[in-house]
Amino acid sequence: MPPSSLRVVYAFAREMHPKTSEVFIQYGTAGFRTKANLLEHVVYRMGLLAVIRSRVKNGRTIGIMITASHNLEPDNGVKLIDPDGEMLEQSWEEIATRLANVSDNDLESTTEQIIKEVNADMALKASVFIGMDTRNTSIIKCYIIGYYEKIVGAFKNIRQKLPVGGEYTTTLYVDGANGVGGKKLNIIKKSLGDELDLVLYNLGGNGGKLNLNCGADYVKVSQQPPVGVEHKPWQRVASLDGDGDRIVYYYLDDKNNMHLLDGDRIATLLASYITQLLSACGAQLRLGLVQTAYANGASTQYITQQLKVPVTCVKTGVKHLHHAAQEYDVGVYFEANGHGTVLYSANAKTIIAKIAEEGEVEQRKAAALLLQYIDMTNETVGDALSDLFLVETALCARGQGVRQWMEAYTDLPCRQLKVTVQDRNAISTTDAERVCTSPEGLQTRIEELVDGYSSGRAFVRPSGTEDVVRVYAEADTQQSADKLAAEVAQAVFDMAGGVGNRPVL
Ligand code: G16
Repeated sequence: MPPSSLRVVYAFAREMHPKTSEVFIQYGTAGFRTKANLLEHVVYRMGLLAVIRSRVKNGRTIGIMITASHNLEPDNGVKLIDPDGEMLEQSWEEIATRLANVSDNDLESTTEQIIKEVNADMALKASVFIGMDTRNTSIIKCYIIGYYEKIVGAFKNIRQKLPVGGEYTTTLYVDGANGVGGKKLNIIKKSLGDELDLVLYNLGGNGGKLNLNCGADYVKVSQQPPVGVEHKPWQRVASLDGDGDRIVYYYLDDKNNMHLLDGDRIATLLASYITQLLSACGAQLRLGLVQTAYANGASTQYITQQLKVPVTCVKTGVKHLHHAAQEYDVGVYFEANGHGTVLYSANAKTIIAKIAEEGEVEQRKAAALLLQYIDMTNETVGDALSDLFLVETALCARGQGVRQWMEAYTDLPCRQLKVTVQDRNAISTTDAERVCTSPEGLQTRIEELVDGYSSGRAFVRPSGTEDVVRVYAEADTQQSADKLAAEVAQAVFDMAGGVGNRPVL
């Protein structure tokens, strides 16, 4: 691009999308995320950066996703997606932060400096795709053509081979979080035929607000069923989040108690089903599971001791899980909040394809099934709809309803809380966020508190998507988990500059 065209770009930035706030904004867990009114200049500048990144990648397509996912309507966010569908390469996060925070006057010189640093060939044609969720403050639409058709096609093929039996039923209720995932399911619902009968709720009508008292994050964190769903005892319900990249399941029993089947449950279900298929194929491949500190202790114990599957624990953020999962031939990764997918190495795919061609009859059958299962998987960073079809297939293949799925292990009661502090970056952590290194003395205090509880565990970490410190606690009873979480929240408030009301016990 000649310098004269770039000058127009900078003038446009100043005139149309000026930086009007001095608030420092950082590329966090999932890109930039804050109040929507602070983001206009950031989105524009990320457009610039996406063009530069595309050129560094020889003109391959870079994605700009405008979403604040699980956050409520007033927030928004923007993140960049690399050409293979993965999150922006980590070394570029600092560059994105730098570009987002310079003054309008310094935008030109900083952009030029970045172009030099990353050695971008500005003569190349760039390609950028833009997507968004359903927020009012999002600005541009794009449609993912062909992707869901592929996944639905694979699902229907696989289901024709699996008779419906046992406790499995084809009716699935879905809470769409008044976001984009439910809307998409409403479109593909008809093409699912008898294979899956979707009953959809929270599709954005009737004044339903995005993620408000509904959706995967609400269900997981509050441990409450969402509003807007007409529940029936024992009915399987899938709850998506606003931009359709998370999914958790739950059901109500006949006493109206809610039972949550979260990302840990989904991970264990998929890992054990894939292990079963791999052993039916006779394939010697290393399957592993990746979790974060939020994984329920009971799930980790079940995975390592019963399933005999190795577990890696990493920092919060899909990018960290994705990276660790690539270390296995088959890497299953899920955050407890329902974010995740399964990755298969090229070697694993070649071995399975070879068995499908040359194995014994039963091995060939299992390998063919597994190849279709792989086809149904979104191996980039996962999404709620692909995950939904993976879960439904695994349950159907095993003839399992929610009760048998729940019986695999018993979750330790847990509680998550948020604490507002002056500066959340006052909290630093290590050991995959399980240990707090500052402020001084906080970790010792947490350990003292945990010591008072049977099966107690707790950690704190600064959120990368909201201006809060997150607190997680688990213990042998719900009452104890709630109390431990509140005590740890008080410690954070007292020792890390809490603002507003001190958390109550
Ligand atoms: C994003 C990330 C997730 C992370 C979540 C919460 O989810 O993609 O990996 O678990 O934020 O992060 P934090 O606790 O740092 O605020 P989403 O669904 O909001 O994009």
